[in-house]
Amino acid sequence: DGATHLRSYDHASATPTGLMKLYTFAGNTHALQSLVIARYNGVEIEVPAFEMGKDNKTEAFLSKSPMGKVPVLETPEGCLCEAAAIARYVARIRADTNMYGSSFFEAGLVDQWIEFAKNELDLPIGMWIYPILGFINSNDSNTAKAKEDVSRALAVLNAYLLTHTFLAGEGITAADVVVSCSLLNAFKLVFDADYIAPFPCVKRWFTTCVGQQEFLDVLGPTVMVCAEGAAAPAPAAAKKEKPKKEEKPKEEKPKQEKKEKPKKEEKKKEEKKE
Ligand SMILES: N[C@@H](CCC(=O)N[C@@H](CS)C(=O)NCC(=O)O)C(=O)O
Repeated sequence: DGATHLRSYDHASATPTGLMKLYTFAGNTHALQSLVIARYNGVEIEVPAFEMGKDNKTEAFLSKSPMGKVPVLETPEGCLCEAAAIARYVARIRADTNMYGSSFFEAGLVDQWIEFAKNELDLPIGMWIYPILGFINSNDSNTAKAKEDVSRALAVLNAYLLTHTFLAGEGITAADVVVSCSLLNAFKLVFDADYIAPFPCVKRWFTTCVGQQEFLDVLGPTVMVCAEGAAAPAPAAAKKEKPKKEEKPKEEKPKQEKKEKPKKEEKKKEEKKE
């Protein structure tokens, strides 16, 4: 049956021996997701020191990642680019942990939610929080649109979680890891009590995920803005400037330890939408 096929595929193709390396800047949630999955699967992944703007420009790095982008996973069999592909690969390394679901259908659900994170959450969340992190200038109408788009996606997630504890099957899978990592910085920075109130199931599920030992081992404790007594980070951190995108240096100094660089291609997409 489907489940048997999935399992034999996993065992035949995976279980790489030797150390793997993940190239990324610190705090990149699209890399952290794979480290959390690796923790569930008992896979050791080294994260070498890496400086954006310098190390991603070298010939040696471009031979691993021709687009010059992170994250990149170096495996004994070669390199893998694209964050979602890396997450799926690390999830499939072991079948007995069910990180890719315990049936053919659950594997489909894992894929569905990974795509959901990539296509419905990452762009609007980036538009909302990148001005706060200082990666892009703030723009009120973009922020308003981003909040609306995030709300629409959270409503879908909330409705699903009303009748499900986790995103695919009865336990945590790569889907829960990837979607919660996509929401991580938003919960830390902008999902205050008022904003998250209509989505209690999302809050319950996220709190459960980030409280798991495997998440804690990689992410440390997650302090949510909606938690009682937590003060919202001052939105004043956002710069209100006339856009000068072309003149901005490509790599910016981190404002916070956990940072993400804006995705230029996504910014363009957003502009086209308007
Ligand atoms: N589609 C890629 C996008 C990766 C990406 O945009 N990485 C950014 C950092 S978040 C990057 O490496 N930018 C460097 C550059 O564009 O020069 C993925 O999902 O992994």
